Amino acid sequence: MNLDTSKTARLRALLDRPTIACLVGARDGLTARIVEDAGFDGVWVSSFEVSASRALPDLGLLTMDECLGAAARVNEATSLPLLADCDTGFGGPINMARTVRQYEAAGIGGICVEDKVLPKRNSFLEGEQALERPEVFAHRVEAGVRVRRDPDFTIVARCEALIAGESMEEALRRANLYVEAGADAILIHSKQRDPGEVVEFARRWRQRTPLVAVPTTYNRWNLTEAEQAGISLVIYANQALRASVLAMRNVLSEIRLRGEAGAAEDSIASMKEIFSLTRTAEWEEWGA
Ligand code: SPV
Ligand code: MG
Repeated sequence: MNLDTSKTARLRALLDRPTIACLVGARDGLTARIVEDAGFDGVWVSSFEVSASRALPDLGLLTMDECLGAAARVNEATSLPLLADCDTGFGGPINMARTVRQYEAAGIGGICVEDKVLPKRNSFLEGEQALERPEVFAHRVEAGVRVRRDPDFTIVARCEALIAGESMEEALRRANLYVEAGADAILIHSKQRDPGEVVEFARRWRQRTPLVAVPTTYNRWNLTEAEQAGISLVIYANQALRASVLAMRNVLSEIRLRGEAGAAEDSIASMKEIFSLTRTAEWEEWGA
């Protein structure tokens, strides 16, 4: 894909291409750069990761401005297109409208909004998940679609019906309503340990609108299987954050135990690597 093409067009192209595409969650610019170097197609700016990086739970605590700030910093660091997680859209239709305008202006490829009530709870938390009424949520999607200036700015509607324990029929009914409201793709979320309900949803999906899946719990489902099931985009939403937490824990406990930093030297990136990731030489050249 030509890097001069706008990020909105590039995100849309990922959804529309015949082969499956794959995004990885990032909370900051450095992570996004590592995602890009690893050869993935785009970045998911995860509300779970952005919240966790501030030691906050994923309970819809961050304002739109805070989420946008995080997305803008990620966007600045990578040439990959971004899909930004905007939770429930930060309110009603007018809040959704402003969200779309602001994210568009920041050069973000697109946003994803979910059919829960504000403040939402992370989909993997035990306990009740309060769904928004589908007509109310559809109205919110419609407002976003109506105000976007760039027709390539992608609006993904995320259906949480299966997460909330509703039936497959209800999930399909909701997703169809969101397509009618103008959604460009449907993220069908599931917390089962196998991909069964996502596969069934995709099998019964009659629209041309692409489907997105987040295989966090059903994580033995590979990209080939997802593509065969009819999924257009897979998101590995939080693996980078979880990898870094474990790595930091292990390294710090080793250093603490041994009383010297050298004990962990082989388990950590070199300073040279960080200089390279942060394009230090390039910046110094500009200042010369
Ligand atoms: C996120 O990464 O913030 C998501 C995906 O919304 S999940 O946590 O799987 O619900
Ligand atoms: Mg989220």
